[in-house]
Amino acid sequence: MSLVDQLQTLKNKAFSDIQQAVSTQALEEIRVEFLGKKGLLTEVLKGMATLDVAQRPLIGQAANEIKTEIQALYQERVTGLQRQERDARLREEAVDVSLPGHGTDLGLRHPLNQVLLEVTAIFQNLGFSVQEGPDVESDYYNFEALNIPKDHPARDMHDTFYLKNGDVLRTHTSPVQIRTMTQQTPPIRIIVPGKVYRCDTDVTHSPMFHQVEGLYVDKDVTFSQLKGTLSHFLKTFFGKDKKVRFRPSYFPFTEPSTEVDVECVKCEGHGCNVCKRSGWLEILGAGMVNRKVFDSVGYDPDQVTGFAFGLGIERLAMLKFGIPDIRFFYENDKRFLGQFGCVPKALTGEIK
Ligand code: FA5
Repeated sequence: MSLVDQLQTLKNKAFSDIQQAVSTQALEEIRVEFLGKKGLLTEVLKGMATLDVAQRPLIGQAANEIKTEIQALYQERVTGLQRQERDARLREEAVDVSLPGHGTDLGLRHPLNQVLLEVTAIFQNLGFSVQEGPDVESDYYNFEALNIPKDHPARDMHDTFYLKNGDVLRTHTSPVQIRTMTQQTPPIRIIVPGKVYRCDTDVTHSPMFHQVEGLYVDKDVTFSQLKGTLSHFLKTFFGKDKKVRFRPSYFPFTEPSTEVDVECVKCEGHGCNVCKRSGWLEILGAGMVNRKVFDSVGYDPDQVTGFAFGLGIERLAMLKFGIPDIRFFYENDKRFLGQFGCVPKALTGEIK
């Protein structure tokens, strides 16, 4: 077969293949097969070496024309197939906007953290600043310096977790009073939020719970300032309607001492299993700093006075949200936690 015929056959074959190609990928393979560096056209043109010199330009020109025609057809088909492929992809990926969406769960603050933030904000607005202390505490800071020597009956009230080296998991946040007073001089006005530990568990007691300690030491601090501060806090936190009572009590590190109770969440004062039939839930202990505590931190008890208090955060949260069992806080059941979606007042700027 002459070279001209070979070129014609090649062109016909290329045209028919290009027209039948069903994808851009198949089309690309055809282009390489016919027009690529080692393709069929190059192969045919190798035969030019055997031709007369006069014939060569004619064949060369014919080959170029065929090449241009194949390229033009290729280009036309590529454009068409690309459009078809894009349309098919769009059809496949189409989104039915009328279908119901998958909701995203929003993270919420744990109710205990909401209460902790709110309590902290109320006291910060009264000029108290936040201090922290360690969870593992020495016997000295947790007991001795707070006027609870070894064999003092008050140690039994604390159901302490002891470590092998004699240290304890702090049973209250009061040791931070000592740590702060030994490092600073009056006036001191601090609150101490943190975890505390006691070997105790039932509907209102947990082996790990949270307290917020408060301490105000200066010249001439009085018991009526203590009452005024705590009453302001309780009214801001619970609103004016919740019944609250101050009851005389005893703590080795305060003298005189008081405990504050709030009307029970569950029975509203009638008596039930949550309040042990008393109608009240105890939420905090407080009192005037004992002179012996000032002695142990090196302050002169004739020069300064002060008040201190310790709040139970879980009890506050139970009262605020009407939760009858303290253990709900630690089970991390999303059905329980999901009910506390409110933004703490401390974050909305509502607490002034
Ligand atoms: C104290 O822990 C004292 N340190 C408080 C104090 C500080 C008094 C400063 C005077 C001056 P009490 O053991 O009563 O006191 O605990 C304080 C509060 O913690 C209680 O009113 C109660 O709200 C909470 N609380 C006590 N034990 C538990 C417990 N096991 N689970 C949950 N809350 C508890």
